[in-house]
Amino acid sequence: MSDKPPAPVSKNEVLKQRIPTLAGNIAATLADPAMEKFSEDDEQFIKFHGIYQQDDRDLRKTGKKWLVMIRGRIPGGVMTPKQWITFDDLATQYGNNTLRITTRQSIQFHGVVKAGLGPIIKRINESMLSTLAACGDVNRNITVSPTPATTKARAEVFADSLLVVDALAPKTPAYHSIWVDNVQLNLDAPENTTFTDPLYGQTYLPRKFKTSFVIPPSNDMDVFTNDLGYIAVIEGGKLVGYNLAVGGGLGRSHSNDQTYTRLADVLGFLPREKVVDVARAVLTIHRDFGDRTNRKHARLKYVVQERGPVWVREEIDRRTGFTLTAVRSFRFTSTGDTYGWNRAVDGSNFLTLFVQTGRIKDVAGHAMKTALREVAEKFPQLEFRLSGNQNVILANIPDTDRDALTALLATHGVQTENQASVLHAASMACPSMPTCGLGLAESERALPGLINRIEKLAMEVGVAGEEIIIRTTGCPNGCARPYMAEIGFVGKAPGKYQLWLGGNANGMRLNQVFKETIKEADLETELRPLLTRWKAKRTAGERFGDFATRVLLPEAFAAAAAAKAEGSKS
Ligand code: SRM
Ligand code: SF4
Repeated sequence: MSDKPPAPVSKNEVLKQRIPTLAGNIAATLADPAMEKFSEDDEQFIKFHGIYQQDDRDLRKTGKKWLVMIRGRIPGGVMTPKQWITFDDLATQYGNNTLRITTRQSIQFHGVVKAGLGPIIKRINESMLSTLAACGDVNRNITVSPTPATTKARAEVFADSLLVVDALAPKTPAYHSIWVDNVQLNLDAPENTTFTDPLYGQTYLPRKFKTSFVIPPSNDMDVFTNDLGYIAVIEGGKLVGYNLAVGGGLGRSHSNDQTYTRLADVLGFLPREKVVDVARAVLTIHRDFGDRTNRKHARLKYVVQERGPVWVREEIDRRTGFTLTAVRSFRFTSTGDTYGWNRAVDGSNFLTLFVQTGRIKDVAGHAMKTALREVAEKFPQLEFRLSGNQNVILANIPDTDRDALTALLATHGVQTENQASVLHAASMACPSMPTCGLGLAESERALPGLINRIEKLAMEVGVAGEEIIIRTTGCPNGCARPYMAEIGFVGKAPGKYQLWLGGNANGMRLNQVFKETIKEADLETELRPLLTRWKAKRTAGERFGDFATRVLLPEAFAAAAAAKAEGSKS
């Protein structure tokens, strides 16, 4: 037996144990205008309430300007026009006049000063949405395939997802107390020191937990990158249950091989009525077995990797008291959105609008924020749906409204056809600068320019008009899921990116590092030979990501191995 003492739990664990209501001193800080920011401890607690403390990194040279980012919890990204108007108002009044659609079907407000925080969260709650558990060591916003086109079963899938939303929501009294009643909980009161969440206990999860529902053949939510994924099984037009995927995650750190990207394993099939039991089982496996000593190793994916999918499956069976049955067949064909006007199965129309990098704003000639605001005011019966590709879908539109809606959007420069070129339409970027404290390189602000340059190159090489899924992030955390892209740029330092190649079109393959560092300035020099080889050597219709996996990556690995062998000889 080892005499080594067990590793101490991480600081976040101590904090949660100390204040299990997660109240911190948030209400007291909010009420004190002299305090411009939250304390270091409260920075951790506010996350559970959907808030991140940030500073404007463009202004750092002249001193820190403290701001907060607020993330909504919007199950399945579904909003009424009234809720959209509320969010639009709040962004105008208290934020930086933009709404940022996230890769998990939510909306973030950036650039909010502390005084705006209370009104924003209060009004979001009055609109019947929330920010509780949008961040923190809990189940996050549950994502659901948003497209209403393919099957009537979507309504049932959405209904099931809401059962899981409720079942996995934390029950702390602090959220209501702070944001609705404006009262600081007495942290010494026995009911608060002993507060125990019925599902999460006193210390919640070791780390964040993500859940997604998808409806094949669309894998538009990248289901395999979630801790818990439900893949709808529809037989004879009827939703019969789900294939269960467990243990995905993308977060990693540069130069730390102990952290890695992982796709979820598909463990078995469950009938619809077990959807909540299984969610609780998987979440509590994370709660009970996740690593609480090292936050870099605390996600469920490491439990699944280290204990194995068979163990996880047996543990789920044990916790639910029923047995997952054999995986039913499923097939994914795409991860993207269907832009423009489409017909849903119920005969109504839906319109998918491209939003570059998810940022809804007004710019000269393209006033998307104003356009969507007017749509919400003039068409109160439609539904807003945020997509996992950072776009907006307007759904439930009768034939009689189609032309008026198209015309309204056009008056603000928002087109419904040919909205973006093929490469822009298939791209995503995380926010990074100037708001994200973890960003190492530009992402959202760099992506449009990078794509324009790649488009020029594609033209020169003779592959213009071919779709390539391109995603950028400012650091290795993976917020825009760059590790699923055919070309992923992962920030390392200002103007420098790791180059990842080889994702595929249906979100079922991770990409791999092709080159440790490339300079943004050298983009053309780096990509030209790769695109040229693709053009010359691809098989009929072969996508760039598939070609990279078949040819470019094996060649690069072989060259690296040969160089290593040569190096060890000399
Ligand atoms: Fe993320 C942290 C933005 C989806 C993995 N993410 C952050 C923070 C909050 C930075 C921070 O901790 O200070 C970023 C805020 C930037 C800003 O200024 O707004 C941030 N993440 C985002 C969003 C807004 C990116 C976007 O382009 O939309 C997405 C918000 C989703 C939502 O509505 O809930 C977002 N983040 C993701 C995803 C993709 C997904 O879930 O589908 C991932 C990879 C999947 C995964 O979780 O494995 C992701 N974010 C991370 C990580 C790495 C976690 C890990 O396991 O190591 C961090 C860092 C952390 O948690 O310590 C992080
Ligand atoms: Fe920030 Fe990194 Fe996430 Fe981009 S990937 S938003 S830089 S944490």
